[in-house]
Amino acid sequence: MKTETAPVRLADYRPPEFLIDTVHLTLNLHPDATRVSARLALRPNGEAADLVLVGDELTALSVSLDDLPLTAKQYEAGPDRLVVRNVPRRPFTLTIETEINPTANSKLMGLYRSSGTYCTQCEAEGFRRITYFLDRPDVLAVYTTHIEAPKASAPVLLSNGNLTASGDIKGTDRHFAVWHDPFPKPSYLFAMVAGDLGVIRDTFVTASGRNVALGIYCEHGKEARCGYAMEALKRAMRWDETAFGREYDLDVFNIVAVSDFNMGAMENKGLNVFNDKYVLADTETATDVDFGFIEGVIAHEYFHNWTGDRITCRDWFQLCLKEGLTVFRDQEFSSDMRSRPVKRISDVRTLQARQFPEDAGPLAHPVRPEVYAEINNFYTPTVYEKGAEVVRMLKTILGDAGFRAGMDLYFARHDGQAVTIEDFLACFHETTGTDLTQFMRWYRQAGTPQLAAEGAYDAAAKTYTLRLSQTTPPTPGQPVKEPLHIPVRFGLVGQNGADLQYERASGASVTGDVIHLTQPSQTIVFHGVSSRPVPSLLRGFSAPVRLTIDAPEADLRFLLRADTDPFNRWQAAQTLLMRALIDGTASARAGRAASIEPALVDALAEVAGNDGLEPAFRAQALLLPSEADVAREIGRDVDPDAIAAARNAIRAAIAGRIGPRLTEIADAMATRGRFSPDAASAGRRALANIALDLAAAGGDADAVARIVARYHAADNMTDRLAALSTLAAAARVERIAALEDFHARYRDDALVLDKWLALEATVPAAETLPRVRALIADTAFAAANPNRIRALVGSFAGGNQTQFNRADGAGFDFLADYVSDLDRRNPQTAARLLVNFRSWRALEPKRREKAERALRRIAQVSDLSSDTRDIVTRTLA
Ligand code: 0A1
Ligand code: ZN
Repeated sequence: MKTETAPVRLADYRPPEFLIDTVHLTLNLHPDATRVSARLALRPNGEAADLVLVGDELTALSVSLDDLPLTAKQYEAGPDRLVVRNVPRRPFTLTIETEINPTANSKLMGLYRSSGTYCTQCEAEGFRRITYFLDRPDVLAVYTTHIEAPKASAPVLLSNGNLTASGDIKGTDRHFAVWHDPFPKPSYLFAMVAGDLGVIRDTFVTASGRNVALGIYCEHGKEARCGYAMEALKRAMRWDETAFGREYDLDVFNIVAVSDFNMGAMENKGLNVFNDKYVLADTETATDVDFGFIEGVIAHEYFHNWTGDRITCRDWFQLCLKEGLTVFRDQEFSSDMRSRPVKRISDVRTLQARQFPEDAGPLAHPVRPEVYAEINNFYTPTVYEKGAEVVRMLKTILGDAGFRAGMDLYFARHDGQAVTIEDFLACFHETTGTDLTQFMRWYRQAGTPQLAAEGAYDAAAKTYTLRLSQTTPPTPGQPVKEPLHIPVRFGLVGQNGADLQYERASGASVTGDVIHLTQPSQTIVFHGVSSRPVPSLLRGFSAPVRLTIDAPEADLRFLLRADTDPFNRWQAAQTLLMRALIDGTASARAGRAASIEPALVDALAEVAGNDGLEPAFRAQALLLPSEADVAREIGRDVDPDAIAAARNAIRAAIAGRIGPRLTEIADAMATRGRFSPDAASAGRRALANIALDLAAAGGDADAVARIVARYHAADNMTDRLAALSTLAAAARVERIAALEDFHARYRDDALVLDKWLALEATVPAAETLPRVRALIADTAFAAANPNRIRALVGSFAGGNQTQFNRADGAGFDFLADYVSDLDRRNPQTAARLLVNFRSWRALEPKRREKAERALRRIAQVSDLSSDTRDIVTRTLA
């Protein structure tokens, strides 16, 4: 077990002492004794006399230098290191033989087996579990992979690049395949898959006329569920050509869906490996949300071919170079495929739900971290989602053409290289002349900036004065913050809803509809404003900040009805609802009932019923901030029970006032004909389901009966699951029979059962924790599969505010025990579950004390993995 290692620092980066030009890998597959022979063409790149390669749980069988076997005295091999003393000062080859046990690999890093299929996961540091290597992203080599396996159990043999040879191995029951990838790549992009798999095939002709053979591999019998992913892949390939001028570059592009995977998917060159939940979908088993995720993740991994594979990271501190940029690219793709405003709203919801709490807690780190103890723990919402926001701001600041010019230069200049954020920004500086020195702080400074706005209109002078101020709170290791360049997209909305014109602005640079806030505080005066405007600030969420504005409720209701920016219409509703929820929580704690302004409820009903707006948007407007959102906004002395009580009371009040209207709206959304997962139909289903959920919030018997009927009558998973979720999330007794029915219908489909596990785990009732424990003990619960674990334990800890944060501390104790045990088998997944403690300090004192005790118990476990040790240490610090 890899335990505590010294922290790695960006400041200590040194180029590698050796480079590897080519790798010839021979994998002789065997369930528990796979032989790996790696022939590396090495060349000195520094002064070092000794060659040091890293390993992880490896056994070396033999080592040869320039084909001469070395004696045991000439090298030192341990599980995590191979040292060859006094290697030649010229190019040489090193051939290393290792033996590994894929069946015993429960960490799912390196070479492992999922339902019998051999597969690999090498990012970030998995390749060193296959052979000793310079396992770092700035060592780029050309790989040739020779795979040998039994023909019967592994008819399919895949690796990166193009297939160059294959055939039977005479006199045996084995066969082989040779794959060659002409593009130099770091080891983390290596992949190999071997097994008995089904496949669907298609072709794609690139803009320049190149033919690409596409394949999606899956478990036999699931081929029909791969069709949507294949269509999404072709859309993504076309989109990258038009939006970024990027063509695909190999003759083959393969995707393999496996059921045991620690993350979502992996962008290995020419051979993406996916968690099957991001590939497999049909009407019966997938929801509209699933289809959207599949489209997004397929595109994300494909887009990595240029942003990640062709141009990679110099070191792991630069992870956001590929991840933030690729998330930005997949967000843009989905916006173009679906509704841009609705996609933006849902991305911002995700950012606020996942990244904001990270940035406000003990695990806060910059988009580009400067130190890590375990790189696996930096695949975070900050690196991914905030990283994407930073790229989006860059585009806002530079404009569409400036951004594209910088991207074109980046692709042209750095193709085939391993680079840094500085290299990336230099391309935009050079093409546009914009000084990005201050902008670079977005990569270096952790914490969510607070943006405060105050405005005043002077009718006599016809001026509107807007004062904007920014502060960024201290975060671990960063007590003092510098001001950032915050692009604030805005409009001054006049009485008729149109933006008012103004003659000029002073006090800040204003380009088009963007105010560039660069100082701690700036007062911007707009001259020649004909009437009192209502300011609409941070349109489209133009920067990842918390905006506070002392706007009167009437102004916010006005923006909700009239702003031309759909994002800010939604934001106005959220701000008003959040105020009501926070006030309601205070009331609940004081033993008073929570309430909501009837005028707000009527405004919501008006938006929900407005046929001039797209249904998906109307659905978003009706979706109240979650209990976790409210907890995050309250930020200290949090009582989850009070929040839940307030939220339930407010939802019941809404149902009481506009329940029948909501039901009518839902009825009007009914679609005829065959199910289609397209965005417009999905939007109609979303609005209907959210309206019905809200209508049933007060417990009205008819409304609840409608939900039960809808569950049974549903002809697609979206509607069926939505109805079931309404019953479960409100802990209605009707849920029990419905959950049983759901289980019986889908008992043989693991991905659907994950939905059931997640609902069971999120019922806000005292019996849920014992139920979760019982489900874990149940033999049907595959304890080794990360999807099952996340569906049950992850949903409980991350999605059940009142029960995970039970006042008696039993929820915390459960997670502590579970993580301590899982850590011995799958440290990555264990450490990720533990992140659910990240907001423990914001709890009221009694719960806080119980959370701390549970965390300390984990810290005491001996032999914790470096993954879990790192999270527990930082969480307690
Ligand atoms: N690069 C992948 C994410 C990823 C990272 C680590 C993994 O190891 C288990 C797997 C996948 C992406 O951004 O999709
Ligand atoms: Zn990625």
